[in-house]
Amino acid sequence: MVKSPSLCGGRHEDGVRKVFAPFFSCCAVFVNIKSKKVAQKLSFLRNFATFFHKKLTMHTRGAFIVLEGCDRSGKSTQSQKLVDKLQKNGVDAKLIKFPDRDTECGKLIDEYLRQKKPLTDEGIHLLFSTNRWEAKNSIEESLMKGTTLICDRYSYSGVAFSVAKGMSLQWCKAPEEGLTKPDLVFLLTLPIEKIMQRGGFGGERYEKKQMQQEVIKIYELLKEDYWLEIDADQTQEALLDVLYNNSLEVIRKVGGKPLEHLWT
Ligand code: Z5A
Ligand code: MG
Repeated sequence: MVKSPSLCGGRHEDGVRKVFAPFFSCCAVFVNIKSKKVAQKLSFLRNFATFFHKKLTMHTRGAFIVLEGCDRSGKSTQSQKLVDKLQKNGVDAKLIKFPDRDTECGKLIDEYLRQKKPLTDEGIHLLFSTNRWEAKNSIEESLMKGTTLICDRYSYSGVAFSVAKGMSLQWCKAPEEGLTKPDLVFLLTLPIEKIMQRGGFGGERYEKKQMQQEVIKIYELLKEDYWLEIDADQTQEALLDVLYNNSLEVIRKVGGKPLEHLWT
């Protein structure tokens, strides 16, 4: 704040004061106005610089995008195509999938699914979950480095398949709590008759009509506002367009948004 210039004591000084006081008052007001303007300009410049500094140094993370759906709905086909298309268009994108059958725990899951190894329902449920916990750090590191992850099945498969076998929803969700929450989940839907007509259905443990119908019902229970349900009964190219456009939108939006976790 600019203070008025001070004049002190005496007659002569009184006269001076009478003459100069209005002048100094005007100066003071003028300086005040000027300095306010200068201060405003300086603060504007400061805000401007801070905004751009933040923009330049702000960490833009990758998006975590999951494909879910029943057996044979085309998740693996589309996940790969989506990653390829994103990469071709300059997006740093990577494919991951669950179960990851290459880890120690994934090898046990693989044997179980190929009906080579018996396990309790609780045991296999926890193995599937552990398989995701094994990947949690690398998922978050990739996202924070700016890599978008396209993930073929995630916790929702874990819950849907176990609950479809008759296990409690609450029990099945518990081990997933704290895992990285996706920014977007595509739920690919396909009528059961179409599922059964698609190549390779029936070879593994869960590939049975009744099981798949139950799984569809559980997915309905799990849906949240960051899910997008998509009719998978269309050509691979048409489906890819829908997935690609929606993925780009989310990738643009995540920016500096912090990572969230299930199921909080
Ligand atoms: N599971 C679990 O219980 N708990 C968990 O936590 C997790 C999984 C993560 C194995 O999973 C099982 O594990 C699975 C759930 C359970 N059991 N079931 N059922 P997986 O992911 O390894 O399963 P998969 O062998 O890859 O099958 P899939 O994922 O269900 O299929 P898909 O990936 O959805 O479909 P696809 O392989 O891309 O395509 C299937 C066929 O359809 C193939 O011949 C394609 O050429 C064809 N196709 C694809 N798109 C189209 C279109 N648009 N039109 C016509 N034909 C198409
Ligand atoms: Mg698959």
